[in-house]
Amino acid sequence: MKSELKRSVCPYDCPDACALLVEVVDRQAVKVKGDPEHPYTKGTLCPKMDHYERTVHSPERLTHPLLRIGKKGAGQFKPITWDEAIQEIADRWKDIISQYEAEAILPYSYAGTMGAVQRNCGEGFFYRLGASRLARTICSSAKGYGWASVMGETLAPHPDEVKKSDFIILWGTNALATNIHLLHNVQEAKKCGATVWLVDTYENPTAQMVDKVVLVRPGSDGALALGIMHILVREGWIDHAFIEQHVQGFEQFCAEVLPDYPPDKVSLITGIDVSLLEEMALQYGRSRAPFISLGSGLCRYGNGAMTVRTITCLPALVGAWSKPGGGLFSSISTSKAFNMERVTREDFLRTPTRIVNMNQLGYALTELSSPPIMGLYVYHSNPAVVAPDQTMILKGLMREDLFTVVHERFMTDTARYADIILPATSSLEHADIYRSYGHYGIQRAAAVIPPVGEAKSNWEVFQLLAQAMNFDEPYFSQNVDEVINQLIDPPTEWLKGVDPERLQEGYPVELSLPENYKTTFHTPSGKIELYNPNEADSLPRYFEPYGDDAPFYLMSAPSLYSLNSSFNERPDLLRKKKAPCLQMNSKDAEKKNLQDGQRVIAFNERGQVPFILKLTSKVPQGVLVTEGLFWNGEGGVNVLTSQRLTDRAAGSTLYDVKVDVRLAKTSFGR
Ligand SMILES: Nc1nc2c(c(=O)[nH]1)N[C@H]1C(S)=C(S)[C@@H](COP(=O)(O)OP(=O)(O)OC[C@H]3O[C@@H](n4cnc5c(=O)[nH]c(N)nc54)[C@H](O)[C@@H]3O)O[C@H]1N2
Ligand SMILES: Nc1nc2c(c(=O)[nH]1)N[C@H]1C(S)=C(S)[C@@H](COP(=O)(O)OP(=O)(O)OC[C@H]3O[C@@H](n4cnc5c(=O)[nH]c(N)nc54)[C@H](O)[C@@H]3O)O[C@H]1N2
Ligand SMILES: [Mo]
Repeated sequence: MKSELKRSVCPYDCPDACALLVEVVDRQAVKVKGDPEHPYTKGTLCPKMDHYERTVHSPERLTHPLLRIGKKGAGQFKPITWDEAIQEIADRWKDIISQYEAEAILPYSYAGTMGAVQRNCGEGFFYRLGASRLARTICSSAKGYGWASVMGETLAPHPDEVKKSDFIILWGTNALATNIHLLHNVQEAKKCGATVWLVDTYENPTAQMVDKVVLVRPGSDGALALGIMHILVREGWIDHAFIEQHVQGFEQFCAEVLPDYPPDKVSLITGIDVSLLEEMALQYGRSRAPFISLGSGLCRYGNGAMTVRTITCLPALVGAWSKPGGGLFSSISTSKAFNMERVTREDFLRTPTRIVNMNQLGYALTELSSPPIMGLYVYHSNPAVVAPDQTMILKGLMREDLFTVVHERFMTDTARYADIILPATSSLEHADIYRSYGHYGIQRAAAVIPPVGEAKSNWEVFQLLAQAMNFDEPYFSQNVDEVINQLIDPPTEWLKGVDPERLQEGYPVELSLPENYKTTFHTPSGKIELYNPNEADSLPRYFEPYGDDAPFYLMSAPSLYSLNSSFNERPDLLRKKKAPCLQMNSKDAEKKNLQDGQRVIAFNERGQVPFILKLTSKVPQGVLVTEGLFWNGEGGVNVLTSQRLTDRAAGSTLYDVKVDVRLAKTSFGR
């Protein structure tokens, strides 16, 4: 049988957006490799994508539209045709709109695919419908806000910068699991003599690759950054010339903020010894080109935006931006590279409709009124597992009067509660164009195999729904390639340097950065804004996260073997990911009279969740860690997390949660 090698892109929500080479035999993907021609990912893949063909051709794939025949949540369905499914959805929606209004319908989506078209094409449809709008802020909106309040729209450093750094801080990131190609660059820097530190709430798996680990009390990194800056200024380890030219508000910051954060006080807040604070400041202040790679975990707290804002001030003090290899990496935003408004079609919104925060789906489904949510349409997201306060979400999804449609590749926990399930294509079965939030590459991908079963892409389903709802805008009758073309033609400023033919042919191409971009600050003042007059707090300060009335902070960190709740369909990865474990410091276990391997319950005011206890010295006292999200999660970790939002940008506070632990009395009976 003839074998062909075709180009594609990893569609998952990961900064690396790897280029793929897919071996196709007889319309099936038989092997997936990394593409060595990608300037950044260079052909290496993570353990999940290494066998992506097993996800694409998994026996668990949904292949037909399904109609619920059992009780809500029981998982009993019968196959129906696409015509029947679309007709039923349109009829039910028309009923809801006439009885309530279109705002009684809520779309719910996030990042099952990162492709610019398939990810965002539902927005135009729901604007046109007049449905409630969704604030898509579960991941890192507070991080974006914190960065922007100091740096505005300044471009993020190219990830290759890190290779030239002599002191790298991996700050709240488990790069081994979530950003492996950055870690490759870190290793190159290490070979040239760079020192690498990790600042985290536990010795996460990346700790094995660094020179020193600083364990910080959850949610207190803002105080840590202020303490370091206090010492930098006290010792004069700052770059006066840089500050003079590029920084706004340094004098005020020194006079009004820093005196409040002497090392002994910061030590009490963060749990870090004064000697280690001094050492960290010395390293940071005396290095030639310090580089910080900032993860998103620390933004998911009640003080998350302020934490990120505060840390973002650090490189300004030492002038790191002006040194090759220096700076701070938060996230790359190349959103202006594509004409996104051509896909999201905000112009279809006739009057501004209500906005529902995706972190508060539980409230939305159970408490929201005028109108209540009567129709829920979920696509490329699995809120029953990934969103906070799961008990409330499941209560909402159980409502007999809620009409739920889920467009999915697999029978996820959310799909189980659907009235109608629509089978979705995987990224190998549909076309799209991709950007990345970890590098400056972009890439277009055609479908490399036909759809599995009767699966349809997000774009195709919205076209069918538009037809059934009698929307006659020409937008909805385009094919996917026409939509992709509109994103890149006419070319944006970013795209002007890109060879359109190479892009068209599916090669990875890199957007070029303007000269001196690292010292060109796109803020209202043109300077780095330690002092930001547009903020209620015009200078950074520290305030405490929410916490809960319970003794242990709970980190639900990512697993190496899944991505949020994706990849649970893969037995090969599940064997490695194992069951939900709770890592606890041995001294805490001793006090609680608990032993390694025991079945325990973590609980707080929102609910309780069973785990297998794992004792370790990698987790400090007062902190608990569980890695990865699992399916069949009635009682998954998000039972314990809260719908509270961040200080700015309405983000999730998934790590700002405390629990207590006790021995499980009976078996789990999951
Ligand atoms: N406790 C805790 N909770 C967390 C996190 C945490 O660290 N701790 N992480 C949070 C973060 S950072 C994020 S970003 C969110 C992520 O939340 P989600 O974006 O919901 O992520 P996934 O769990 O990957 O679910 C995506 C689903 O989309 C489906 N899918 C994939 N491609 C397509 C497609 O083309 N079309 C359709 N219709 N479906 C598709 C997949 O099968 C999968 O079930 O989770 C958050 N939840
Ligand atoms: N294998 C794998 N890869 C993934 C994902 C996955 O689930 N698995 N998820 C993807 C997604 S959606 C995202 S957003 C990115 C996330 O990637 P990053 O933003 O780089 O963050 P993570 O690697 O998730 O690591 C978060 C770390 O923050 C730490 N942390 C929690 N609270 C604090 C705190 O208060 N202070 C400090 N200093 N550290 C803290 C946690 O212990 C954890 O080690 O990764 C993506 N890639
Ligand atoms: Mo995320």
